[in-house]
Amino acid sequence: MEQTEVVVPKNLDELIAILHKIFESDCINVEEVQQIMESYESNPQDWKKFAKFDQFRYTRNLVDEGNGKFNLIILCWGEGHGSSIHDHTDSHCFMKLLQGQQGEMVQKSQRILMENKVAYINDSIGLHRVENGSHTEPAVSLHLYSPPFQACQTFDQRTGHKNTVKMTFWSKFGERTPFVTASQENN
Ligand code: 2CO
Ligand code: FE2
Repeated sequence: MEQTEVVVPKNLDELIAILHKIFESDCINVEEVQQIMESYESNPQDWKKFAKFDQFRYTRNLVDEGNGKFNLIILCWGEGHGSSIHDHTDSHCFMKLLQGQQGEMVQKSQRILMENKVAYINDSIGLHRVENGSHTEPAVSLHLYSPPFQACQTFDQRTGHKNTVKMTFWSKFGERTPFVTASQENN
């Protein structure tokens, strides 16, 4: 494999700048994206302005639109909050844990993601559900979706019933999105 120069982003802005460069190409190198996201050492000072929690549901907070190539989103998971089972509408998903510990279930496998680690998933790997397994600590994760998507499918575990759900943002660029209530949030 071609050796790429290793650049370590010192903060979230630098990470975003590097991601913009990487995504100028139409061909995505999954390992490269994973590696660069992992090499950013989470610093709450960088991302606290995006990290807005809701009492009842996890929130999706848009950080950057990646020149139309990707969406970078900070998800805030209160104690015990989780998603439903869902797909990613054929997008790549990179998920980095910024704070806390998180459980991810993909079909019949389960894994615990530790701080700063990056997990990758796409629809051919499987449907999944993510939850903050902690009932005492919140969790914050950084998600990169490429290409960005506006809706996904959720599935009822018992009946298999499928629903199309619109993706919404609790905040955009640090500002609360008007007229979106938690109950309308995705998943
Ligand atoms: N895909 C879900 C969302 O964007 C979060 S689960 O991890 O990918 O709301
Ligand atoms: Fe997901």
